[in-house]
Amino acid sequence: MNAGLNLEPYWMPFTGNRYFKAHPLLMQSAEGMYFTTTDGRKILDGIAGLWCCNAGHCHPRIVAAIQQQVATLDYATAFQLGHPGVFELADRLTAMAPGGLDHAFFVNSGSEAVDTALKIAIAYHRMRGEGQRIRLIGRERGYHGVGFGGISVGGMSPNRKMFGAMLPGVDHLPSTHNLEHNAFSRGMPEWGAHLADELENIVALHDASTIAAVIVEPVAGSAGVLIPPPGYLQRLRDICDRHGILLIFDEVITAFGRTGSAFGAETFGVQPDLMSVAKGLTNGAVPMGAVLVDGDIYSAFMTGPEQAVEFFHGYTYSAGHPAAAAAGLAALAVYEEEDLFERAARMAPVLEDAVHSLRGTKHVIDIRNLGMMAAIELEPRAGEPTLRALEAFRLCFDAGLLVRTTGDTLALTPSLIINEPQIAQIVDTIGDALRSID
Ligand code: PXG
Ligand code: PLP
Repeated sequence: MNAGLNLEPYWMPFTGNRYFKAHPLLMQSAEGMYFTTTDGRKILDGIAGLWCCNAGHCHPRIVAAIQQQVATLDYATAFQLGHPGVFELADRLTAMAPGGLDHAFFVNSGSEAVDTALKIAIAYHRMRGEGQRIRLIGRERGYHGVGFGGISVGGMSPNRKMFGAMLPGVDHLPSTHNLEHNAFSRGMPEWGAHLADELENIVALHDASTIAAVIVEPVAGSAGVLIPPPGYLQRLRDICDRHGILLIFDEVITAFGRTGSAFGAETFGVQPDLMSVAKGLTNGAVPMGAVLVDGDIYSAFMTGPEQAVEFFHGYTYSAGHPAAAAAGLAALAVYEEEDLFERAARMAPVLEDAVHSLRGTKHVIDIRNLGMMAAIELEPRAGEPTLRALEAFRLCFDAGLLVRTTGDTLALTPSLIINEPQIAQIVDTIGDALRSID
């Protein structure tokens, strides 16, 4: 229980602090698909922690690898030094990665991965004598973490508006999310590939010679599972190629099986020049992110004197902290041995049928899904946006289910180990909650 626990000093992230502290929800332990709360309730985790525990919670192999690592080598700097685990992880990760993404730069989070990828893009052009390519193009409703780079290219207004001018030279593509054309699509929505052509207009406005990179999530996760129309990502790729612009896929959510294969790039058949990953990289067990980098980009940096630093960037733990590297190696091994990406592809139609069975339920104005991600969008309550979804969230939790809300959308992103009865339980619980709220 929580008696005696002082909740006040902790300033909680992305949380209504006063409401939470009056109505706390505290987790004590977790295993597989379930959390146990401090008051002993078992909660089915419908969101894999926060899109990160793809192999389920407290996987014994990952736990053991971390325990062993911290007792052997707790820390070694990655600046001019190393340890074997991080080299092994880079080797393993780049072997999985699509196409020429054959180098990995490690960081501690998705936000750091994004800021690192943006810095690599700008610096790459400069290394090649195109230092005027400094503009970055993001997308409306995009989420790229909370660093100044990430919020600048990001397109979620509440995450931006408190924080001043941000990076200069940023522009945004339109979002492809459109209920009028695409409501209740199963998998990829038909309408919207032409919106990629807006990139040509942005290029015309600023001139290609000033643009370093375009960054998008293959599926926008945080804004509510916004799925690309067929051909859209390829059109972005083609326009970038035409103008010498780098294409960055932010796969912090979509990597490691979420879309039914190892990476969104693979699912959609489009090759980025840089890719940010995090979350599932360690199954959420230790913070870690990475930027996967095309070999030509890496090579462009490997020019000056051999002993000179090539890229003036790095975090104290970005070396690939030994515990994170151990967790990453174990997580990738588990994904492979348990065939979890294959399993995600196999279960995706089950999740699809289940969530679409909620069509017609009170308040539901859209349902969308791809791989092991789905969203149920609710009609916002007049004058009280987001409150209906928050009420649904609380009711689901009281009924033993954790979902995620963003705006008036409920997001489902279960671990890839989820089974059919658990999927049915999720949908039944959400249906009951929606029917009982105004
Ligand atoms: N890029 C993408 C695409 C993400 O989804 C980040 C970057 C930032 O990662 P870190 O590790 O710095 O948080 C993310 C993170 C939600 C939610 O409610 C999603 C994220 C973070 C917080 C909430 O869906 N994604
Ligand atoms: N601030 C100060 C004063 C520091 O010394 C450092 C790192 O040495 C940082 C910030 C950055 O911390 P990190 O490398 O963990 O991102």
